Amino acid sequence: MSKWVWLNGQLVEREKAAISVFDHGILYGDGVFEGIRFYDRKVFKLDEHIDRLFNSAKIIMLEIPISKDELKKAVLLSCRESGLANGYIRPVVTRGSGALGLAPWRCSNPNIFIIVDTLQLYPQELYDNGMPIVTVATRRNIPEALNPMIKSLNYLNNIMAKIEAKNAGAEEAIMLNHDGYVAECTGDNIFIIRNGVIYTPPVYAGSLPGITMSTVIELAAGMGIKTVEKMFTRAEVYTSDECFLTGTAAEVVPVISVDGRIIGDGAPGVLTRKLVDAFKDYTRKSGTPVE
Ligand code: PXG
Repeated sequence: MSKWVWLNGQLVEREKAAISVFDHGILYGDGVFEGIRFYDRKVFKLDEHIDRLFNSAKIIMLEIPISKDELKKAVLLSCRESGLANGYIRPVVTRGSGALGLAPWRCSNPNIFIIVDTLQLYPQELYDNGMPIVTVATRRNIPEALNPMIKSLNYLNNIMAKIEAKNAGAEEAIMLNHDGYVAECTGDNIFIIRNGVIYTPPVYAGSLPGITMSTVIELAAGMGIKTVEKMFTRAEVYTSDECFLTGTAAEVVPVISVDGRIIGDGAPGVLTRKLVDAFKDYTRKSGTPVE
């Protein structure tokens, strides 16, 4: 883990990095965040993550008081000072301290902080042999209430789904949207493969536009594999040839069973394995150097 947290323009020792209990990020989950990885001292898809952070902030009318370039520099500085070669970066922007009551205009300056740490989301065994997942009863937020494309500090929808998954003995859960179509998992996008074609739900199904998802779609195209964004049901997942999840934290994870139905022959699929390898290769080659 890094010794430092970047907080409002300064590197502060992690034990001393603190914000007020009156911050609306804490009181109401009023804020936005990103999760970014760096590999071999290169930050993966930095521009895309900073753009998404600013878009999330724009939707909730939170004006980030520094520029994209300043934030990128702060991310790179935080990585450099961590001394780590590989890790996970968590930039967070909160509404700031304010009076009680929802009103965001009664808050002073937004707080911005960046945490750098290592992160292995799942045991290696699940990457090698594939992960069993389940569908949970908790539906993904409907876009008309809280749009899932906002990466906000309100993750309770996903956290409740994650608890349900754990209670059912699984590490990850499929979340359906309000109409019963597959939306995504609690922290990852979902893909199925049938007859050599990849399918993933469109963002309007109720998912976060994943940066790992876009990367995997591009890598697949480079390998001559077509990806189609379309709505699908659980039944289509059960009968798919292959299934996998993508996310910055999770990376690319093969799925071997869903709600007790074995996917394919119960081992990570051939195309999934190729995509896992292509993704690994690409993460080592691309990215913004830390210095
Ligand atoms: N859907 C949701 C709901 C997410 O939170 C993704 C998809 C994948 O998006 P990216 O751009 O990362 O490919 C995410 C992001 C965690 C954790 O600790 C997971 C995410 C972000 C931060 C933390 O599990 N996933």
